[in-house]
Order: sequence, then structure tokens, then C-alpha cells
Amino acid sequence: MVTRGEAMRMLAELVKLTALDEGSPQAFKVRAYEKALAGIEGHPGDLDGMTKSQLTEIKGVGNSTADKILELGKTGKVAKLESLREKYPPPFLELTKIPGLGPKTLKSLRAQLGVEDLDGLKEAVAQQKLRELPGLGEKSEEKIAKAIERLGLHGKDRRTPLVEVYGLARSLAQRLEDVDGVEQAEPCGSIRRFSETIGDIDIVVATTNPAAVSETVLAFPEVSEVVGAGDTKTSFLTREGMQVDVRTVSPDQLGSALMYFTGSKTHNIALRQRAIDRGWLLSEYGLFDGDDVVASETEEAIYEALEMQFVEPPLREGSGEVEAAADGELPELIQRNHIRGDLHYHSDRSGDGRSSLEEMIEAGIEAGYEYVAFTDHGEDLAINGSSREEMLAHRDRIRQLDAAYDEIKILFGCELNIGPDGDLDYDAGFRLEFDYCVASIHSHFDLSVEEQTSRILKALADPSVNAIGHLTGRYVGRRPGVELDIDAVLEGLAVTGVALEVNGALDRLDATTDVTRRALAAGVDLVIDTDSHHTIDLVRMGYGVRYAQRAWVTPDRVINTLPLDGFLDWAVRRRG
Ligand code: DGT
Ligand code: CA
Ligand code: CA
Ligand code: ZN
Repeated sequence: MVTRGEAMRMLAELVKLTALDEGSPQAFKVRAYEKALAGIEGHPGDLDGMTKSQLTEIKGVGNSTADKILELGKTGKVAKLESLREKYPPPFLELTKIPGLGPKTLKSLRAQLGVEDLDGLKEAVAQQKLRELPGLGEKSEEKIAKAIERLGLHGKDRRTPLVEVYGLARSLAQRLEDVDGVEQAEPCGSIRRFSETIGDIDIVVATTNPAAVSETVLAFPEVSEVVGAGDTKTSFLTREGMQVDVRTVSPDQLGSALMYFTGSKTHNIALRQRAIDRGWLLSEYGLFDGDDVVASETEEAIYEALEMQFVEPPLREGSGEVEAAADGELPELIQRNHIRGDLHYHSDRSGDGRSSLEEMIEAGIEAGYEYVAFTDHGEDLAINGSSREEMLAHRDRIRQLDAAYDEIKILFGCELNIGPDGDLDYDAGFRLEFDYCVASIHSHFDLSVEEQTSRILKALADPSVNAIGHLTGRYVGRRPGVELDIDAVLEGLAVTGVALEVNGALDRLDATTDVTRRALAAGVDLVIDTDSHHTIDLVRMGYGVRYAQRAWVTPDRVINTLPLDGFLDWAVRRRG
């Protein structure tokens, strides 16, 4: 029994570990696994019960990958992967998160300096040994030292990016929902609040049969070490050292348990105080008046009993939401169903795009959109971009498809690359040929604050630019974003009327919550996008919306909540 997801996870791990083993992400074997991964990603059905010859019919899947999928189904393990895991244990893998440390460098770090983990690396940096390695120098040594510092990779308080645990948490909860007696299983804690980094995974399970849940948890293939197994809580560590706490409650206590384990701690303390003010007690088991239950089954009932508006989980950070909810003054938050279109959307016209125009259009219709703007990469993004001729031919196809699909408006757009000086793709005249442009940075992350700021300001002054995509270019926990004078950038956005993007890709989540909040205060328009490169990326709209909720974003500030006419007016106004 192999699901598509399991096969994809196996291949993704093989890609990563084989690149290390070969000392290059371009190695033949790595490319082969990547192709197989893309093939299975694009394969519509599940893999259950498929024979070897059926498997090799999937695009990119060769004999050796098919064997591994069958081996995974039969034994739950893949020998090749197990030996690679042994060779590259989690403490060593942590080093791959540091920018500037590619497979080749890591290989020589290990072979020549005996670096096995972060501590070893820090020591080598302190002794200035890195600069002696081939391909490295004093400058890259400093860069690596700075990255270790800024990524917070050191110390016991280190946190894991949401993107690395979100799928796992969802998958564990889904499997628990299939267990006998379980009514609902939800990831809670910082995951439910949609925090971009996570300390540990908390899952709350409403069940009439807690023993069956505990038994199931202990048998999960993800368990590498059991931390504790009691009547209501089972905890374990994954191979990567991530702790997972699974708590069981009876179904009539689900609301109070969700509330308690979602937190945040500050939010909970304020709620408990409101209960005490009424002579009641609030715990994970319910809201009590002496022995009487006031409310416990749903979170809604508890907030109502405490005379408050319902507080969406992303808001529960103890930053004024309890007072606002008590005064009935929580704003109407942005919700997924307010969104009418996606304005950062790639097709396979982009070198890194994976789905065709038609597939992306149909996915957009499926998602309920009234409009989408294809924003394939401009010419500067060498391997991923398109020349003028290619773009004009692309426009013809988009116009034809727009005429063919009545149910959705399809716009001809572009993702303009912002060069180091703030220059954009093509020329000013050609840029105005597009219906819509998002401009973003994709390189030169190490310029000074002044240089980065003027780079952005110059780009957003161009009349073709409607929005700035993934403002800082960060990858959560992996690549720090560029350093900017945020006030100056926000003022520039407000003056020009260019929108600030909240990018819903889980590894980006950019602009950050803090910047988005300040953008609201500065009167800047927002746009929430998926930056989809494949039809499966459309789920990111929900992520972008939830992340935007953390900044208290309201629908009236988000331009892609506008109906088509209103949106087009907005876009045209900018182009004068
Ligand atoms: P994390 O794991 O560091 O990303 O952050 P959380 O918020 O998931 O925190 P965690 O895992 O320590 O606890 C999960 C939730 O349980 C937390 O958000 C609120 C609740 N909680 C934990 N400890 C306490 C406590 O001492 N008092 C109260 N009222 N709630 C707590
Ligand atoms: Ca947690
Ligand atoms: Ca926890
Ligand atoms: Zn993009």
C-alpha cells in the first residue's frame, strides 16, 4: 500500500540525500529522482496496487524508482534510503539550511574539516578554517557566520519553519481521524495559529476510545523515540527531533481542549481571567460554574459565554484581540471566500512552471476565481524567463483562451525581476503591454539597507508595476530576507498606489506579519497571492489568507477581493 504522498516524500528525501552524496544537485541520479517526483506529482490517481510495468508508464519513473516504490509498499522501507539516512543523520542535514553551503561545499567540509553538525561548523568558522576550502573565501566565511546568527539555528530555543511540519501535522491528524471512535483530530498550538515557525506539534483528538488513538500513534512510522504514553497524552520524537504531542479528549470537551491547546499562552491567561471575573473556571476540560458546565463542546460557545466575539486562531497572540473581542470591536477579517482572483500565477511558459495554461485556468475556475493574471517570469530571469517574442506569442494564446473560457477573465501579466539597481525586465514601453505586473527580487540578497531600499523604491515608481511580490525574498528559517528601510518602502507604496503582496507559499510567507500590519497603518493596498507554479499550489491561497489574518487584515484592504470591474479600474488607474 503506497499512497502518492508517501512515494513523493520518499523521492523528495532521495533527491536531497543523493545530491549530498554525489556532491551536486545536478548529478544524473538526482535529476532522475527529480523527474520521477515530478511525474508522480502530475499523476492523477493513487499508486495502490500498481504493478512495476504500470509504474514505469508514469512519466519520469524508471525501473529503479518503480522498484523502490514497490519496496516501500511491501516493507514500509527503502534500503537505499535507509543507508543514505545513516550516512547523513539529522544533525548533519541541518547544515543544508545554511545559504552558501551547497552539496559540494558540505562534502569538502566533512571530508577535510570533519564537520558533522552545527557545533562543528561554528568551531570551524571561529578558527577561520572555512576560507581555506576550495571555492570558499574570507567573504563566504563571514556570510556563513552571519547566516548562522540570523537564522537562529543555534541554541535550544531553535524553531522549525511551518513549511517543514505543516504537511506532517495534517497527515498525522488525518490518519487519526480514521481510528475507531475518533470524531475529529486537529493540529493546534502554533500551527493552528499559523505561526511561521513551530516549537512542537500539538494534536487534539476528540474520541470515545483514547486507547486506540495511543496505540495508533505509537505505531506511526514517524516515531523515532517515544517520550511518553499516558491516558490522555502520547508524545514522541520524529527522526528530525521534532516533538509531537497527541492529546485525547471526550467529544463533548473538544471546544475547551482546542481552545486550551491552541493558545497562545497569553491569550489563554486573558481568557481564564475573564472566567474568574465571572466566578467561573476555564480549563482544557471546559468552562465551569462550580460543578456545572457552562460551555465546553465548541470554542464558539465558550467565547459567547465569556461575552466575546469569536477570535480566529491566527489572532490569538495576546496582541489586543481579547479586549477587542470583549468590546465587540474585532474587525471583519479577510477570509478565503472573499478572494476573487489570483494575481501571481505561473504557467509552464516559466522555466520553473509545471502546469499548462489550460490546466492553470481550469484549476482557477475550480477554485472559484473570477479572474487570474498569468505572471510568467520576464526575460531577466535567464533560465526561467521569456523573450519579447515568446511573451507576445504567449499573449495571443492567453487572449484566445480568455475568449474560450466564459467563466473566468484571464489577464496577460508578468513577474518582472527587480535587478540590483531597481531595473526591470524589457523596456518601459514593452512593460505597459502587460495588463498587470508583479515585480519581485530573486537575487542580490546581500546589498546594504540603503541599496535594497532604493532598489525597491525605483522599481515601484515604474507605472507598469501593480504590486511588489515577496518583498524580502526570505525563505523562512533558510534564507534571511533582505534588509530594508520598511517605513520608506511603505511610504513609497502608499504614494504610488502599488500593492504589497502577502505571498502564501509556506516557505515564503512574505511580507511578514509585522510588515503587513505596518502596511495597513500606512494606508498601503494589499494583494494575497499563491505564486503557483503547479495546480497543486492553489491551496496556498488559504495559507496566505490565514497568514494575513495574523496581521488583522480586512477584506476592504485586499485588492483581489474586488469584483472584476473594480479590480480592472484599480489596475488601469495605476497605469495612468
Ligand atoms: P510552540 O510549540 O513553541 O510553537 O508554541 P505553542 O503555542 O504551540 O506552545 P506549546 O506547544 O508549548 O503549547 C501548546 C498550547 O498549550 C499553547 O499555545 C497554550 C497551551 N499551554 C501550554 N502551556 C500552558 C500554560 O502553562 N498555561 C496555559 N494557559 N496554556 C498553556
Ligand atoms: Ca506547539
Ligand atoms: Ca506542545
Ligand atoms: Zn512568481
